[in-house]
Amino acid sequence: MSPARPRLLDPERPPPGPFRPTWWKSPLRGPWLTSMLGLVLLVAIPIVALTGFLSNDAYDPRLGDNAVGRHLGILDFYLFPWPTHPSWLYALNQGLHVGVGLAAVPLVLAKLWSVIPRLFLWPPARTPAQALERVSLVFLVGGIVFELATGVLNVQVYYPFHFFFTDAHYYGAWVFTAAFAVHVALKLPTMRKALAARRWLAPLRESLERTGPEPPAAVASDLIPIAPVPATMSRRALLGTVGAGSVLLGFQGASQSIGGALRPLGLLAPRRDGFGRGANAFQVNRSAAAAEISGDDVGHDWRLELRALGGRRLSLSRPQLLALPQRTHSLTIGCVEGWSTTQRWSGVPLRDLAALVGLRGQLTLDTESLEQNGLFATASLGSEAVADERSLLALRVNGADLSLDHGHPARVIAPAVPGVHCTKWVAKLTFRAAQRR
Ligand SMILES: Nc1nc2c(c(=O)[nH]1)N[C@H]1C(S)=C(S)[C@@H](COP(=O)(O)O)O[C@H]1N2
Ligand SMILES: [Mo]
Repeated sequence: MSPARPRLLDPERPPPGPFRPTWWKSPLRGPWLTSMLGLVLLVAIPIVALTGFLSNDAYDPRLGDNAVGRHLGILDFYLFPWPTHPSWLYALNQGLHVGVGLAAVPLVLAKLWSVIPRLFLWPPARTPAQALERVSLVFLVGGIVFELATGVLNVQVYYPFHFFFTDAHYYGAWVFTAAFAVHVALKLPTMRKALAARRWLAPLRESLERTGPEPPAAVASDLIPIAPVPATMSRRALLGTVGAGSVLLGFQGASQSIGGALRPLGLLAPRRDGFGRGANAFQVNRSAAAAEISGDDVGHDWRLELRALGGRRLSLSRPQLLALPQRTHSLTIGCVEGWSTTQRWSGVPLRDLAALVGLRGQLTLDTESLEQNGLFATASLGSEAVADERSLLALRVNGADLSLDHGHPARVIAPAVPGVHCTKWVAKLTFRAAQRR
């Protein structure tokens, strides 16, 4: 009697169904198609990864409570102080991160479709090296699916999972990026060869009638079906459909990031609509109702608590703040979720407020809002943002008082910081001399 194990992994006897190469019939699958999708992703993925890591830098998670509950580890590097010029820098960064990330969804799905027969390779690995490579694919595929799924849910401000989004998305990005680097290093030569063998874009000119399996003579590959059926669509139609899906999704990101006439066209974008009337008619991520802030909290009794850490304290009413020299600047709120808005804000420069409690020079700022709970109830600004003359405690927007939804009686607004650091319904500002990091 022969032992059962070797028989089970016998390459000549795969289990039935998808483990049999004859099961996969689309003539479109092959190294050219996979490589073409890979080439586009080779451009898109680094943009998403780079802007993601830059966003972490802009957040400055080591400052104050900016880590919002994250457990910082060695992977939370902080490379450079995020600049405050131009004021739309973070909006551009996040617009690219979210827009290109959304556009990548159809591309990734098509790429996974193009290689799915490999999931059922029999035996699963022939050599230890092959086994290692296939394990790296678990992190590559698992990583991108996890990053895209959590990213899309975050854009929708929908958190059905029980882990903390920022933590998970950030460490997931490290896992994915490492696996991506390995994958590119291993596959780049194959990709070039497969594309060059078919003269790069030439297969896009094939009509449906002329669409058949890739010639194995070009690049031998287990992706080429051994029992193909006739094509029902050309490669051009397949890539055109995937590309159209990408453009449609990418446009949702662009519409809410660039705004203006594009904003109403982003039909799937969650932050499309304006909020409020007149001067205050622009979108709101978290309304006063959602934050459980009522008119009573911010009525005549409201006072700003202003302090220098370990030093002077002041308490100012809104009329007192309005009596201070006011400045007006056109500044962009760039939300981490990829939407942005540029408005004309008026209020007191933050550095003037610091001077009132006797502080000058390199300062950081911790802000607390009236919100009782919520991850965004506190935020900190780094010394670059505090020193910038355009950084305001805003009291008015577009010539009118701030509406309750936009942070009445006062909100922080600073150039090029992540939107989440522009705290609304401010209760307390604490300035401190910046420590060298
Ligand atoms: N107190 C408080 N301030 C806040 C928020 C919040 O939830 N609470 N949301 C932040 C976020 S995520 C962004 S992008 C900006 C702009 O949000 P808005 O559209 O809700 O005004 O305000 C920030 N300020
Ligand atoms: Mo945000």
